[in-house]
Amino acid sequence: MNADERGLLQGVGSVFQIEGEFREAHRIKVGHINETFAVTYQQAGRTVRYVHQTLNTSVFREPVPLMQNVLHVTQHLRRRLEERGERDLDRRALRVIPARDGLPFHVDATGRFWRTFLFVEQVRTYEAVETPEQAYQAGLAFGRFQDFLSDLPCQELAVTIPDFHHTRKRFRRLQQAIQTDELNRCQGAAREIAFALAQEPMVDTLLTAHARGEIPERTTHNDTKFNNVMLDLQTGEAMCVVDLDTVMPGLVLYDFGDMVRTTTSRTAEDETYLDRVEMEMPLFQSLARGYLEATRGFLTPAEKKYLVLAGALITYTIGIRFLTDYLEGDTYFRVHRPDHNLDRCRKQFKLVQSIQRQSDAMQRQIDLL
Ligand code: GN1
Ligand code: MG
Repeated sequence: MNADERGLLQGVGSVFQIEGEFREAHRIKVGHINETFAVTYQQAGRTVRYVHQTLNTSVFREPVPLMQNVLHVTQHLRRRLEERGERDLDRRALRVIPARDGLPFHVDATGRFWRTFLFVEQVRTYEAVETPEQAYQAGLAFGRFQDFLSDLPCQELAVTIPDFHHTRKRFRRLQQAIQTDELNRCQGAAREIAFALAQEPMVDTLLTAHARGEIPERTTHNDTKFNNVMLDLQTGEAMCVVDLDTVMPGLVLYDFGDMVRTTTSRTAEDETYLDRVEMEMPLFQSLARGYLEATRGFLTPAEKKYLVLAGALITYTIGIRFLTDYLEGDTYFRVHRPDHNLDRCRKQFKLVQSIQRQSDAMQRQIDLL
């Protein structure tokens, strides 16, 4: 990090309710969408760390209600944790640090939107799952998250991205991108396009089940990637889930589906060696066990019935989002090499096939739990 950036972050820190002396700053994550920095302060002989994060306002067009959601949700989680007599609350739920003017965000002179959290200490995240125990912890963490929020009426939350998991709309957008083929990329992605279009029968399944009133909307996380779970450095226990920008009304199945996408194969999201990409049953079994353990109190039989399908559907949906972005010129997801979005899409589609092939066995695992 250069001196300018350091200075910028020090300036940002001074606007928030942070006491003590600024010591250092570094970038901690290059997400697909936002940018995240850790900053260290010295406070009366103690070192305290914070996270400053920018919000991408071309993706999240209404950052103010978004931050109200984040506050509402983190406060609710904290109350629920307190009721259960949990300790170590600052490692179990994010704490929003308000700006000096009392608002939960700050817009800097260049128009960048910043928010600040207390840094969660002694945890780490993983880009790819490594063990069944980790998959179990992920299921438990997001399951608990939903459970703790199950008494927060989802209508109280703003919709931060409309139709975020609306697979039919995502599919239409892909069809459009194929039709215009502005960058002449369709030819190089012909196999992926053919696969995507052939999956159309799956596209409406959850939308229809919801429209028929079979499955309800609840307060959900909507971005339940494994790298959004913070695991304790010592014990491996899931402490806290992060990235609350898409917490809003949704189907719990979208959350479970994204957990299947990111915790049932020990490969990164952009793995290019596709032979390695398989849905691994021990990981799925552990994930499902953790999730069902945590959601027992509210999950209905109808929701349970769609868990496996949701795994394939959400993996597919994220796959077509990568493909669409590739065809449209990589304007949404941050890329680090040419064809990065196409690689990401290929990995997702390979996993979809693997899930589809093993669906019956996966369902049997669910039925045993
Ligand atoms: C984006 O920014 P990040 O990495 O949390 C995306 C998710 C995708 C994910 C794929 C707001 O999440 O929907 O599943 O990339 N978030 C948004 O890795 O579009
Ligand atoms: Mg996210």
